[in-house]
Amino acid sequence: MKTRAAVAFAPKQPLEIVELDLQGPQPGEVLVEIMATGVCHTDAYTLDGLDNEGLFPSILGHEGAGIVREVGTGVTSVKPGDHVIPLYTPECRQCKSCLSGKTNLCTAIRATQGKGLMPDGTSRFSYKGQTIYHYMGCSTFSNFTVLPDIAVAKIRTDAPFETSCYIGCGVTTGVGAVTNTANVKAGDSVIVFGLGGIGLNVIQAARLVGAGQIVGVDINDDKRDWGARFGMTDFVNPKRVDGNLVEHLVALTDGGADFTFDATGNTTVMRDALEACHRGWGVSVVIGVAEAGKEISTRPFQLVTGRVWKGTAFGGVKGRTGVPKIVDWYMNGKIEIDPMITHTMGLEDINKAFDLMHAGESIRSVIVY
Ligand code: NAD
Ligand code: AHE
Ligand code: ZN
Repeated sequence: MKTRAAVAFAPKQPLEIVELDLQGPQPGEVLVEIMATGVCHTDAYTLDGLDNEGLFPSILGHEGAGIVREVGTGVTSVKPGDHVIPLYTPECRQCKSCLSGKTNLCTAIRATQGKGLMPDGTSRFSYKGQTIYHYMGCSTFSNFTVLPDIAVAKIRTDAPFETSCYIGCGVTTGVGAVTNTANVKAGDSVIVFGLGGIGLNVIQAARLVGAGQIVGVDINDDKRDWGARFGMTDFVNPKRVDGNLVEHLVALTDGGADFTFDATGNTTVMRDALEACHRGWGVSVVIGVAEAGKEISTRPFQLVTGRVWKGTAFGGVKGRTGVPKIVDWYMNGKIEIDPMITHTMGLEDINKAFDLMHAGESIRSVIVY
């Protein structure tokens, strides 16, 4: 069949809207009509050539929602007509990681996914006979895409596509980082670095679990109102701090925060986040994805004195099990999504979504097909 898609033909080049050839679902796979997709900073990072695993030409996008249109042989978990959210972190329920009860990082298809291919080692997308790679196993910047059945979460049919697509990455990552990875409790203090599409979800989850002080840190003053809207109690713009930022934050939180989160992808910020944790027990969670070649560092003394450095992918959430629950949280009003979707547009305008993100003017842009 044919599908309309935004193709990343080369790094740092605008996406091009073209009509591609798409092979139908093979055994164990499903064809999904993507109805809406968010644009995450990770898409921009890959398009900018900063991802170790970045491949070109490829179809980016990993924050979608859509409808199953066809299933390959052997698929029993979903059927045509089901509403689904594609999962870049699948859940096979059989691999060592899935069975461990310790992680959401399913390994069933990770090797081929990182090579831009389906589990049989081939791509379903081509353009004029040339292979186009999949991205994060999702490729939601195509109107139709093919995924393994273990990489789709079935969701309720009354959830709007143009808002619930955000649960495919940003919402789940930010909320899960707080509720799963960090396990923040009522009364805990929290510092969130980077109040974008992920960081604001960290803030709203911190509010949800009853955190006490919730400090937001961003170099963009416009984010003060955004953070306050979702539960932030204090705002710090590092550019306006006289002296050392970490010392300022430690003083503001009476010795350091119980939990800090990096949602910037900047390795210097990651260090500040770790060092702004409370001595003896503070936990710092790395969410941000740093560009290829970057490394984090700190004085080992920071860890010797009881701070813990950890990270999270997709908020530690097992997708097929956890995503439908987060959709329920949204539909029941426990978490907010709608106000964070600042822009919606057609696929033909997708490059504007990247411009808005880089200009700091959007929280989330959503492409509606
Ligand atoms: P975004 O562009 O919407 O937000 C980033 C925010 O960080 C902006 O508000 C920006 O002003 C702020 N910022 C930039 N530099 C800063 C600095 N030095 N100090 C303080 N604030 C600073 O991006 P996003 O979509 O929210 O993504 C954030 C990061 O999370 C990216 O690195 C992305 O790749 C990563 N991410 C990780 C996961 C995961 O599973 N671990 C999932 C989604 C996104
Ligand atoms: N491919 C990169 C790393 C990119 C990365 O860390 N991705 C996150 C999700 S970001 C979503 O916006 C993730 O899930 N990582 C776990 C995994 O298995 O990819 C690299 O450095 O090679
Ligand atoms: Zn993402």
